[in-house]
Amino acid sequence: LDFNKSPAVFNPRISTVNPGADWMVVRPLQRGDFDKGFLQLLSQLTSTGSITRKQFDERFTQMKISGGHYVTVIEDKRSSKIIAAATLTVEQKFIHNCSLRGRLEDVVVNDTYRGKQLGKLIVVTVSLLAQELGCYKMSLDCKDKLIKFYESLGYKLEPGNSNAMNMRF
Ligand code: 16G
Repeated sequence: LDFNKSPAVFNPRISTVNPGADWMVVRPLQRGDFDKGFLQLLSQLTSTGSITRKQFDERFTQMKISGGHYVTVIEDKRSSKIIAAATLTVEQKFIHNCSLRGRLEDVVVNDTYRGKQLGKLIVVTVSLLAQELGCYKMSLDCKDKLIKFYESLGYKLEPGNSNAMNMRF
């Protein structure tokens, strides 16, 4: 991935070759991440319920089989803990010449690791991945206080065109 394609400003500069500190790794989710605090991390974003290893394993398999799920994590190799996560889901479309649409989902950074640009790093990573995979756009829902953060990474509000609406069940 070419980090120069993103308007995000990293300080100091990072690239795929030099992705930041040597104590961490950005990679796809693995089955073993059940034991590395992945679900505990997600619970900092919203309710996860009490997911058993079997449930986790089955969902992991289903995501693999169905494709289009790029659950991405950052691991702190010193503690073998997952400290940040973000998911790209890819929808197949007929519009835009049978194009793909990416959605940025479930972005979370462990609250004790704030201020290390990890959120920026993982969001830019999955956003560039969406571009590489041929998505014509990448969309997200977020709280008002995060709008500035996502704007700094190249996301734009589209007034009149992209109101988030939910039907909760
Ligand atoms: C935020 C997340 C979304 C997540 C939702 C969970 C981002 C960019 N957005 O909107 O992906 O699924 O929160 O909240 O990470 P909920 O439990 O209220 O649906």
